[in-house]
Amino acid sequence: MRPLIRLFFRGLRQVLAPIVLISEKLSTPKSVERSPEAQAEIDRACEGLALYQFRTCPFCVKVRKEIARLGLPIEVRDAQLNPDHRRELAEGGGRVKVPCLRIAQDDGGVEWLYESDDINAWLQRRFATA
Ligand SMILES: N[C@@H](CCC(=O)N[C@@H](CS)C(=O)NCC(=O)O)C(=O)O
Repeated sequence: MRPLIRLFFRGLRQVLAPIVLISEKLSTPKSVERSPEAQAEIDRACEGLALYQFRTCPFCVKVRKEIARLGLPIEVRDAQLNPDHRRELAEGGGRVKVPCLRIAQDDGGVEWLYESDDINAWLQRRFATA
């Protein structure tokens, strides 16, 4: 029974994937505009950030849209198809759950932030007024 259920959900994911991706494309907001100097500062601040995600996960879509709206050049890492990224997430964050934002701190520490709402709130606190 379990393999059948797994097969059903895999099929469902494949059917829904193009819908999720097209809807993301159509609904991604335009980026905020900044002066070149302000954007350069944002670009530098984003160097220590990476988003671990699955391409068609709706929670990841929500975070990617916020990243686009805030105009953040955050590296996106596929934890579904790329085994290296999956392992980094499992070992660093403690579980393969997405989205997860890896935040490299100035003191060399690393924070792994899970939950799409918490990630978006963190991004807004950090970048909305910049
Ligand atoms: N409440 C979470 C839900 C995230 C979630 O369910 N992600 C799924 C992919 S769409 C996942 O990582 N599932 C694997 C797992 O939970 O182990 C959020 O808003 O980020």
